[in-house]
Amino acid sequence: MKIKCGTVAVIGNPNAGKSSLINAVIKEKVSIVSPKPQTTRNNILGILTNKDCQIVFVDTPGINRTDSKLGKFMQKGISSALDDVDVVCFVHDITKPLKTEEINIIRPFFDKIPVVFVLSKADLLAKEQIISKIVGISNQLSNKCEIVPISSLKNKNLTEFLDVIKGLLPETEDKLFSDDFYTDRSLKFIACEIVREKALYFLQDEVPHDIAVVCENYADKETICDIDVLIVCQKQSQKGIILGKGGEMLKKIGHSARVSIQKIVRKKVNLNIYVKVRPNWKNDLEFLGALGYNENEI
Ligand SMILES: Nc1nc2c(ncn2[C@@H]2O[C@H](COP(=O)(O)OP(=O)(O)OP(=O)(O)O)[C@@H](O)[C@H]2O)c(=O)[nH]1
Ligand SMILES: [Mg+2]
Repeated sequence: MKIKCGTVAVIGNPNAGKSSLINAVIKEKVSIVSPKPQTTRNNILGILTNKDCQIVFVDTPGINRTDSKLGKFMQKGISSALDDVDVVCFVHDITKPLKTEEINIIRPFFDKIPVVFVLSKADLLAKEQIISKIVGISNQLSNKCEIVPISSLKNKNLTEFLDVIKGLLPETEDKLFSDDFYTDRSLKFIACEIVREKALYFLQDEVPHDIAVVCENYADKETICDIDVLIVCQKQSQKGIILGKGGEMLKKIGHSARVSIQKIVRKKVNLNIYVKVRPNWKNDLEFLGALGYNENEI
């Protein structure tokens, strides 16, 4: 039996709501979310499988020019996500004006592959405002693509969004992934990401953007999962902030991360977090390699 099956690159500005949308449609925490821009740093697959379709969403970092090697890897990731996809899904925060730079990013796709323009965070506007936004943006885009307002937070219009995507996918004989995969990422990777999410939530200013989280040990035992992670920051002063007075901040991050990881691994978690300074790690190819960024990719 043929099914609708294909890949959808989800792109857009930082903080637009890309990861929230993917988590909402997959109904699992595939990708971390935070109110701070530049949360997602890797391409992460979110796989939705139903009896008649399989949609492979590729979550990407927000489009943003940064000079560090990490920033270059992140931007390269967006271009690679766009190679060979069946649909481009551009996510735009409905409360923000649509800028010419954004239109210039999607315009080249119009004559090549289907583009779905998602207006995210629609719960923040009244119905009449949403309609007038759709009309305005549709004019800006010369009516070249379907515009779908959604709210990931309130679960609004997500079925309609999926129907639009499904309608644009090719029919294939085989699925790309077996039914029990909802992401390509390991629990070890997800555990590190959850620690980074909590750090993004609790820490202020530039500190959360200057940290990386690596897993030192992941031992999945019968009733408990032992996880040791390392938070790497750039400066000694940041280490002090991450630890907090008497270790209070690290305790807060650790507790919150442990509760979230337990929900995902569905067993007890013993989480130990260590903090280390590694100056200029964002430009250190050896360390970036350990984080999974490959030198040949920039
Ligand atoms: N009100 C409202 N807020 C939302 C909605 N979707 C996402 N947000 C918020 O918007 C912020 C950014 O969400 P993310 O999903 O992390 O955005 P992103 O596009 O993945 O961001 P980057 O990974 O940094 O590029 C978070 O604070 C979310 O809670 C929504 O439907 N309604
Ligand atoms: Mg994201």
